[in-house]
Amino acid sequence: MSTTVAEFTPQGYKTDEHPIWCPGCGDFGVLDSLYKSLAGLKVDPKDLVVVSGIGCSGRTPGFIRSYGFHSVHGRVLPVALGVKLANPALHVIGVGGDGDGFAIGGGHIPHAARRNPDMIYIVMDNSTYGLTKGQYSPTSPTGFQAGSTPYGNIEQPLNPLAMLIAYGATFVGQGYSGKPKELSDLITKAMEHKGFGFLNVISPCITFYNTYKVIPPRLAEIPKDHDPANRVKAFELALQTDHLRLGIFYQVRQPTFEEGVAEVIKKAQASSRPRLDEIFANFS
Ligand SMILES: Cc1ncc(C[n+]2csc(CCOP(=O)(O)OP(=O)(O)O)c2C)c(N)n1
Ligand code: SF4
Ligand SMILES: [Mg+2]
Repeated sequence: MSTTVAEFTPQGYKTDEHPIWCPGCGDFGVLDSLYKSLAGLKVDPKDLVVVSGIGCSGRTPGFIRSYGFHSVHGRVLPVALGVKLANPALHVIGVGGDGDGFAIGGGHIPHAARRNPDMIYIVMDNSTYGLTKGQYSPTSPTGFQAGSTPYGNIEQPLNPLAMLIAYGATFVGQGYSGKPKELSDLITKAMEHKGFGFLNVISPCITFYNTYKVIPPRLAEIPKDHDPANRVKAFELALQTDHLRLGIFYQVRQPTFEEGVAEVIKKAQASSRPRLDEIFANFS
């Protein structure tokens, strides 16, 4: 697969597959923003791998002209990390839903964040399990009523931004599918960041949890004087859940996982320790 610069337009990243999402689904806005960012960064489709989990959002790789892996529910991050380690020259984008990422896949988040691979992870957060018809998810608000919580959700919602800042992600931001220009700028900055870029993207499920009226009045910008390198301030901002702030909460440069692995390979090559294949040869 290859392309030319002339093809670096948002349109050029579309596949022949038409998204089967419900008309009005927020995921369309996320996909359009991704197309714009990829075109702006002139990412060659042959150097791009989009990895997803399972859910409506998990269908995204099918709609992007690139390599793709529609993987297993909750396993976006280990698969994406494996791809990046196998070929660090690739651009790797992980995408999935709030259920996929924070429920069944929640155990992978701290480890991806602290390892700091140079890839991005976009969670399309609609606060429900869209694909399986609207059950409550880890980001559903308390009181959320659905088939699985007919008397209202009794749990506290999880705070994705605070969680990722606490776990040591080096880029943490939030966008909204209804603001595609701003979202595309944010995705571009996350992709330009060297390290693990996490984006929580509020992306309403018009069919099972239509938040199009309640989200916009809660949106706010990150204060202009916020220093994204200040982890404590970023955490404080993330805890202010009365507003849904859009932009970069936290960003610092730290060594990436691939940089660390390359160092280990160099040390191993220079070492006189027996190699694993030599050790195993003694057992045969
Ligand atoms: C191991 C496993 N458990 C459960 C399911 C059923 N399942 C498919 S998608 C999904 C949740 C989807 O919600 P989310 O990740 O938020 O994605 P959305 O559809 O909202 O984009 C579930 C529970 C599955 N496919 N595999
Ligand atoms: S069910 Fe919800 S999340 Fe799934 S495509 Fe429809 S609107 Fe989007
Ligand atoms: Mg969801």
